[in-house]
Amino acid sequence: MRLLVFLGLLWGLVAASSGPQWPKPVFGRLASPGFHDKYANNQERRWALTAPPGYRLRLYFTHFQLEPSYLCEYDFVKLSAGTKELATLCGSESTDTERAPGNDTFYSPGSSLDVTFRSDYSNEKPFTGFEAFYSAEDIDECQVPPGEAPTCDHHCHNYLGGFYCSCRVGYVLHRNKRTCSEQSL
Ligand SMILES: [Ca+2]
Ligand SMILES: [Ca+2]
Repeated sequence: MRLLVFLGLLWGLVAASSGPQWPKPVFGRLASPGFHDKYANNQERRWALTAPPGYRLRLYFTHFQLEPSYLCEYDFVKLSAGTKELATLCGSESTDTERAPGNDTFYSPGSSLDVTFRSDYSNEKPFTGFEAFYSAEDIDECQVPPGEAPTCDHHCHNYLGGFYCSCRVGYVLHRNKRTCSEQSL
């Protein structure tokens, strides 16, 4: 019995050292300063989140109560990727001119996501701020929005951290790894 346990441990060690190198798990929690208490004035926090190549970031809010203001110009949580602005959030419920996250889930277009929290110099009453959770998840490159060109000419195969294309019988994959051309004899 002991021998079995020993062999099991040994096998575990061998498997751990020679197995595939998974990217480290990427996940975490973000919150306004002092959460669950009200947040202070004149605060600015920025989180630069990054996922491994081939992964994107998924983020959702479990609590959200910021000062509401026209176009969220007073206090806000802003989600962006590089120069691309994804969402500017404030208040606690969406209106015609302001967006609160509600039950929405947000995704980064690529492997990075910037989250900025800002509060201005005043609040008419206390607001409890926000709490959000994020994690990295594989980008399914084979799923393209309707109307966009498919990723692969023929067959698309998604895997964790990447994808590859293959062709129907009689065709070969072009050097660009996406296009299929008829096999010449
Ligand atoms: Ca404020
Ligand atoms: Ca993938």
